[in-house]
Amino acid sequence: MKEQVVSENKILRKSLVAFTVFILAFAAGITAWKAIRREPQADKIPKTLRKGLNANEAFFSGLFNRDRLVPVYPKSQAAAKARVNGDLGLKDASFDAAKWKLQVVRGAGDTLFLCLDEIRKLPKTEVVFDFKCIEGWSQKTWWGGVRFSDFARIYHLEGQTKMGYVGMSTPDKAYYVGIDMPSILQPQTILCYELNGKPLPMNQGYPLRLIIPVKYGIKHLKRIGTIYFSNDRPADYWAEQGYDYYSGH
Ligand SMILES: Nc1nc2c(c(=O)[nH]1)N[C@H]1C(S)=C(S)[C@@H](COP(=O)(O)O)O[C@H]1N2
Ligand SMILES: [Mo]
Repeated sequence: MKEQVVSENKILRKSLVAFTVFILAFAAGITAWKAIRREPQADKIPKTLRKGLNANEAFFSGLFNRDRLVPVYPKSQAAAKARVNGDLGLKDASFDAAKWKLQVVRGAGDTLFLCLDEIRKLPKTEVVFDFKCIEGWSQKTWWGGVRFSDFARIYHLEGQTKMGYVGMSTPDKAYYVGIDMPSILQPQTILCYELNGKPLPMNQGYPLRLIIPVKYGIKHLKRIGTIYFSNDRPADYWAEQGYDYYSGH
């Protein structure tokens, strides 16, 4: 290699150029970010960011294959004490579990009312999977219930499941989620009434909750009151706070 003599002047000039480029790029970044922050909001976040989330959703839901399974584990690996998180919709002191019925809205003025015993009679499916919360924790947990797809078939909800989305809310309507149809019909999604082989604890959604392993925890609504179907996106508690509507992983 031939050594080159470079003057200090040249080094200084090059450093100045590099530094100026860095400052300009930094200022451009700040300016763009400030502009985004001033934009009109779309579902609680600036339009440009919402567009980004929607593009992610279109990309990932395009990849989504209804039969793609999330990894499962032996029951021996499931946590003996499943972590409890979130109590929105579970605080109504007047809630009477003995009188609870699942309401399935098949259409205007056509609601099916089901008690827990009727749901427990349906074919049972169990799943042990890594439950992931967007707060950053995850835990392997074991759940039992009826596949949503079995439930829909047995109760002849073919017309309803041709729609785009399912909406669910707690009996007091304080917590609610919207789920795209391919994800609700994925074979690991269950209407769940058991945790570790025992009835669900009150704070984990007794009598019935949603377990939907392809989604983050926010979508696993505890204590389902009403289920309905729609082609428009149903209201979703955390999406209204700016979180990703799709929330798959
Ligand atoms: N009714 C209701 N369901 C809910 C919530 C809630 O606040 N209320 N929180 C969600 C969130 S953020 C998570 S991570 C999971 C936690 O379920 P777990 O308490 O069984 O761990 O429940 C979800 N379902
Ligand atoms: Mo969560």
